[in-house]
Amino acid sequence: MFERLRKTFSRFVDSLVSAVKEDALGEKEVGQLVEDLYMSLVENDVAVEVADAISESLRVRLVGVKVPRFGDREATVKRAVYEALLSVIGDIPDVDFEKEAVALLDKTRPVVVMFLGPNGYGKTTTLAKMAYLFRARGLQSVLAAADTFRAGAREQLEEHGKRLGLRVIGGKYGADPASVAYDAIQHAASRGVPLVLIDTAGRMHTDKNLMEELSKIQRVAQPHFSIFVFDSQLGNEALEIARYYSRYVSIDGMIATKVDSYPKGGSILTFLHVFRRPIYYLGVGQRYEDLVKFKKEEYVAQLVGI
Ligand SMILES: Nc1nc2c(ncn2[C@@H]2O[C@H](COP(=O)(O)OP(=O)(O)OP(=O)(O)O)[C@@H](O)[C@H]2O)c(=O)[nH]1
Ligand SMILES: [Mg+2]
Repeated sequence: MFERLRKTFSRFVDSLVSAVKEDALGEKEVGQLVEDLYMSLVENDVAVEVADAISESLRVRLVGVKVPRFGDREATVKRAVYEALLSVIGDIPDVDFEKEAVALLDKTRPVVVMFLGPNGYGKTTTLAKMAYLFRARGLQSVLAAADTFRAGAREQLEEHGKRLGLRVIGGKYGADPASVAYDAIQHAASRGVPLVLIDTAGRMHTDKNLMEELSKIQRVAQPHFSIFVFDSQLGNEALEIARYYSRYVSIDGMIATKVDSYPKGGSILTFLHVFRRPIYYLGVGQRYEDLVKFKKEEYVAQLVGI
């Protein structure tokens, strides 16, 4: 995963190691190399503003780092880069979503999870993966087809429902998605089904009406978790999307999809930096099993090659 970004950091570490003149990293060599890294970050889809923050953190943390002449120079440099990168996203907690949801079930039922995000990024697929994951723990879900906008959306969810043996509650094409979500919650509550997973229509962040509709679904359904699903292929536009979405809805956590088919993965850093919300999972394929937990320490360690 993230081969391109990993190569970028690996090149950066190598150049730092060979640039050390004395026993510490100097301002001049760090400055030049960080500048080169900045360009590669932007080429790898890290948004400009985020690449700025990373560069600043690297500059501050790397200058003066002692690199013993006879010690493992590479390990020392890698550790410093790791710390610098982590500090950019340091205050965002890693959340074990499954554990949190299960803990919440002790207090309230059903637990309601809403999926939202732009068109075609993998909301419906990710929702089905999550239903599969909970079903494996013996926890059933009601699937709410609150995408009443796109032709075929309900059928797509019904297909998943059939395969997973789960009930889908939907409305007619064009029906009010908030009331579909509400009905699904009522249905789950009356039958003691522990989870409701709400699928919503993909929308461009610039479509004001659809964004207001999304906000209404959130007000009516009051989800315990609103999950922003984004495609890891996004580049600089990630920043604008994140800003618009946070204007209309609140976001508790995120899932990055299509990580399997894209070697850059810079948008993960962008969304973490802007939303400052945890990434719960990464989508790594099209099968139900292809959902893996995300841990920011592991992600950064992977980028730096520790
Ligand atoms: N390779 C890969 N493909 C994925 C992943 N997640 C979703 N997809 C594919 O991406 C395409 C779009 O997925 P959907 O789940 O329909 O996306 P959506 O966000 O619900 O789309 P709209 O409802 O139109 O907004 C499908 O072909 C999925 O199989 C992933 O993690 N890896
Ligand atoms: Mg969908």
